[in-house]
Amino acid sequence: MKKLTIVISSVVLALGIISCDQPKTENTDTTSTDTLTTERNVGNPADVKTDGGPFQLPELKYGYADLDKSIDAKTMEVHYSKHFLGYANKLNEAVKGTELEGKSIEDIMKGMDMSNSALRNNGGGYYNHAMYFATLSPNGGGNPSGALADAINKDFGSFDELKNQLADAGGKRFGSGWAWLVVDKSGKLAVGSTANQDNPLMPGLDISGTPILGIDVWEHAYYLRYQNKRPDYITAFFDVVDWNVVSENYAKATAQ
Ligand code: MN3
Repeated sequence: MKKLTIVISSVVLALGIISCDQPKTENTDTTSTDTLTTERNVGNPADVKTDGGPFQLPELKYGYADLDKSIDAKTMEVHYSKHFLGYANKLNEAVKGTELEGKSIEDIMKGMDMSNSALRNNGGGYYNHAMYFATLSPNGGGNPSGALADAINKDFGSFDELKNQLADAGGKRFGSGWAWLVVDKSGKLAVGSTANQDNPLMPGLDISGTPILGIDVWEHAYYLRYQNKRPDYITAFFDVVDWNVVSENYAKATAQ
């Protein structure tokens, strides 16, 4: 019996040594970071539907894996199909049977009763994520152009300075929140940040104006790939910003 035990132990030890010798490239562990960066195991954003109500998820113009140069597919999937969907469903619940049911999300934000935490968190979550996903693109990055580029140069001195200020605002936000580029009430561009799911349309915050770009700095937006390195995520975020959409947001905000 003792001999058999020794034989079995030797076999187990030998197998252990062999498996340790396997090259890393043959690792098929489904939790490896490989699966975070491919389309395997991720669903289709078009399949994500709310439980009903006035607020629906805007369609994504890209697949979950398409922003992989900056944000991995799994993060995109969980962010859109779980977090964003959750905010939409809870917002629909919060407005059900109230006078807010027929209002636009922007008007709900501007008239926010900041003591109504269900509406504040989920309405903010809905508005913020609708803007976030709409301003990303696999063909994003590069530089803004046209009237937006002119305004950036006028109000910040340069595009690099705008990026520095956004990275600073997002990096310094303690805990969860957002960094924003807004058009303020005088028509100038300004940068700031808000906590949790607050945004600059809501009354009484440090930054006030019409958002044209928002950077989600909640850990759920970046943790799988970037862990504690939020600044690296913000740097990579700029490579997938669709400045054409931000320009459209700027045109709408300045036309008001
Ligand atoms: Mn988020």
